[in-house]
Order: sequence, then structure tokens, then C-alpha cells
Amino acid sequence: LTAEAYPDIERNPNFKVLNQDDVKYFRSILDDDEIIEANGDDLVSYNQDWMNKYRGQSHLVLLPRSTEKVSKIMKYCNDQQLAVVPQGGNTDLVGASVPVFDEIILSLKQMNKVRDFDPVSGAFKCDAGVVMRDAHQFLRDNDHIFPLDLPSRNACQVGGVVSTNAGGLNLLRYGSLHGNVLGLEVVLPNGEIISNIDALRKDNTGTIGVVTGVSILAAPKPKALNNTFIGLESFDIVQDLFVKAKKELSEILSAFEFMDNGSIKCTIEYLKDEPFLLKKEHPFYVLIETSGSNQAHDEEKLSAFIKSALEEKLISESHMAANIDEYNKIWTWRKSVPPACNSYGGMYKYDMSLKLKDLYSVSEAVTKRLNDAGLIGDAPKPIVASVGYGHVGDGNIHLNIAVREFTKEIEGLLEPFVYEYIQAKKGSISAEHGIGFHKHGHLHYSRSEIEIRFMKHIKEHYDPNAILNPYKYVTAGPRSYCCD
Ligand code: 2HG
Ligand code: ZN
Repeated sequence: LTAEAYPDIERNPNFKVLNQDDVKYFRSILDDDEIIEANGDDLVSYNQDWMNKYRGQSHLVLLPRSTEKVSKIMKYCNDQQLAVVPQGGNTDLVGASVPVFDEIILSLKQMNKVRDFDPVSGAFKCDAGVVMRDAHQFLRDNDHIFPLDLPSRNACQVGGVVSTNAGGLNLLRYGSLHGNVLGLEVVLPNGEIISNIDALRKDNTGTIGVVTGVSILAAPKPKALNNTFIGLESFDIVQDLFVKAKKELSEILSAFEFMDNGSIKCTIEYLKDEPFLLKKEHPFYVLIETSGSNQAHDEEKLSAFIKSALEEKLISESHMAANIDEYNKIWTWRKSVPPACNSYGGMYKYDMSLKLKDLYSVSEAVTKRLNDAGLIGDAPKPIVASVGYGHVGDGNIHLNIAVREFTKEIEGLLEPFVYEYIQAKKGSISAEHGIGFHKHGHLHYSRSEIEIRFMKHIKEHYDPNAILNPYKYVTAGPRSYCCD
């Protein structure tokens, strides 16, 4: 897809088209390596998302190294009505972090310093552009952990995951990321800087603007980490096993992830040199992780849990990590599902919340619909596989349709079918990936008219010229250029 392929959206004519005077101003406040001006393809890594699904046409990337510079940029853009898209690691999944038209890209990647860490309270302060992997490494060296992990940890940035409230693999244990944010430093669309980054534990706030600094409550590093990869025969059993895990592993349970066989088939192809963990294939797989303070105790607890699940015939097979290398390997099988699905050319993806009993049904309904249309199979059929996996503990399923090519026929079968299905089951069309460009105009499937009105009022209040990340989520102002 390219921006020319967005026929239902019109560029907001109130936005100014960037000219050489604007570039001259930016050059006057920025160093040479804080500005990249180019045409088309040279900026492709900033204009395009990692799934190659969304592509804008910006000619300018600004990469300021300080909050003051972000503030000057935003003030100028607001005064001049230049639209801006803030960008972190550009790992988002809904087309939120790339421009739609010619918005200026404001990359936070050169703001990448850890500011402070207090080992007593666990308060960790850093610039928005710190890569999550580096935050993990820093905190691990200080006997703590960052309270969120994601498959995209090598590229995503702390400011990005905070501004999108990313969910991740351990929400079950550490709660939502917003629950762990102690304070923020934010540049408003008019350039004002609000900061409560020195806030105390119970002094939390949120706003609409560019996140430039974050204070996060880090958790003490668990002394013992264990995990196991399990094969089982139905999604009903996945739920029974979850109930059993909550009861029997209780305080040490830190992740309960599921994958269907289609997800693992794609991953087996993708990790072709890696031997699969189990002897046989199964309709479903579960990854259970425990984190605690006593290795022998946790291992014994997890082994006893597995033994009794095998005896009760809840599970068919399991592979428990014997050491940290195996622990990491087991996680590789879960974390590789998204890139595996993307490796055939592209993927359509949905991220939904549903009651647990309904969680997998959306995947079955969609797969049946695509199968009935004869679209799934070997080439030249356009779809390789339609798979479901996700976070059982959070009631969150990811539906990935791995394709050889994007086609209008597939799109027409998927939407609005998926959204109507979710609406009928009273679920959410965005559990953790957000609305972005992909789901603009679709919020009403899971939010009421009054809730959407409130969101617009908040947006209008902080961003009256609507210059910040336009065409996404909700659009403020007298004329809507795409949204509900
Ligand atoms: C995950 O849980 C991430 O692996 C990414 O949320 C999911 O790519 C996806 O759909
Ligand atoms: Zn996820």
C-alpha cells in the first residue's frame, strides 16, 4: 500500500505545505545531524512501517536531542500550522507512527539517555527515545527489570510504549504500563513543556502531546525465572489450564500465552534451523512463565503443576526449560510468531479483547470465512495462513492473516466483518495495539458516541489546530478528515 492508495482520505487543506523558510528555521535551532531533508525513497525507513503496509510521503525528519528543541519545533509548527507525526522505534502495528501525507516526522531517537535511577524506590527516569532493550539492560545491571516486555524490544522506545500504553507479555504480573508510570515530561502541541517527571509514587497524570521523558516504576529483578511450553488439544482446555495455573502457581505466575497450531506452523518454517520444542504438533500451545525469588521452590512448583496437568489429561506434552538458554529459547518460539507471519510478504492483523470463552472464536470465524472464499492455501492463493495467538491472562487475541499479497478481496472479507463480530460480543477492537491509522473511523464499534465525544473534546483542548499526528485515532476541529 502507498499513501496514494488512501482514496477515502483528503489531506487537511488547513495544513501548510513545508517550504524552504521552514527548513531554514529548523536548521537555525538544530545541529546538522538533527535534521534530514530528502525526497521520497531516501526517507523510506521513516515514512514506512515495518510491515510495509503504511507509507507516507514526508520530506523532513527532525531528530532533536533535547526537550527544549522539541518545544521550539512544536511551537513553530503550531504557529505555522505544519502537521507533525511523532515517531519512536516505528514498531507500531496500526500505522500510527508514520505520516499519512507530508507530515513532518519528529523522531525521538536521539533523546536516548537514562536520566536517573533510584534503587530504593525503583524509580527509573529516562528520555523517551531510550530503546526498550537498553532500558532492560540498564535495569538488569541494577538488579531490577523494566515492567514490560514486547517482541519488538530491540527497536521500540520507552516513550513510544508509554504513549501507546503497550500491553506486552507480562501484563498479567506487572499490570498495565500506565499503572507503572510515575511521571511524564510532555511537550504540548503549542510548545509548552509540562513535567511531573519528579512525581512521587502516587502522583500520576496524563495528557496529549509529545512524550519526551518518562519516570517508570521498575520491579526488582526476579531471582528465579522458569518457563514451559505445552501442547494441548482445544481452546476449552487452554482456559481450564489457565484457571489451574492461577490457583496452583498463584503468586509466581508471570505469563500465560497461547498460540494455535497455524501460528507455530509458520514459526517452524521461519525458525527453520531451530528444532521444535515438542515431539508432536497440537491444535494449541501454551507458554507459562513463573518469576519468583527461589529457583528450587519455583521449579518444584511448576514441575508439580505440569505433572498433575498431565495426570488430569489437561495437557498432552510439555517441555520445561532446564536452564536460562532453554528459557530464552522457549520465549523465542512465542516472540517469533509476528515476524514469522510477516515473512511471506505481509500480514493483516487485528488485536482484540474478548471474554475468555469467546477469545478464540473470532479466529475460527475469520478463518472459516477466508477458507470458504477459497483464498487460503499454496501459491497462487493469496493467503498463507490465518492464525490466532495472544495473551490469555489479559483476554487479548492477535489475529494475523499472513499473505503473499494485499488484495481488496481479502480486505473486503475482513472488514467490517471483524469489527461487527467484536461489537456483537461486546469486545474491544483494540486491546493493546491502539487505533492509529488502521482503525480510524472504527472506534464506534467498541466505544459509545459519548465516549468518543469526550476524546475529541480533550484532543481539541490540547491541540486546537489538530497538527499532532493527524488522520489517526480521533480528529479534532470543525472538519473531520477521517475519523468517527
Ligand atoms: C505480541 O503479542 C505483540 O506478540 C505483537 O503484541 C503482536 O504482531 C502482533 O500481532
Ligand atoms: Zn501482544
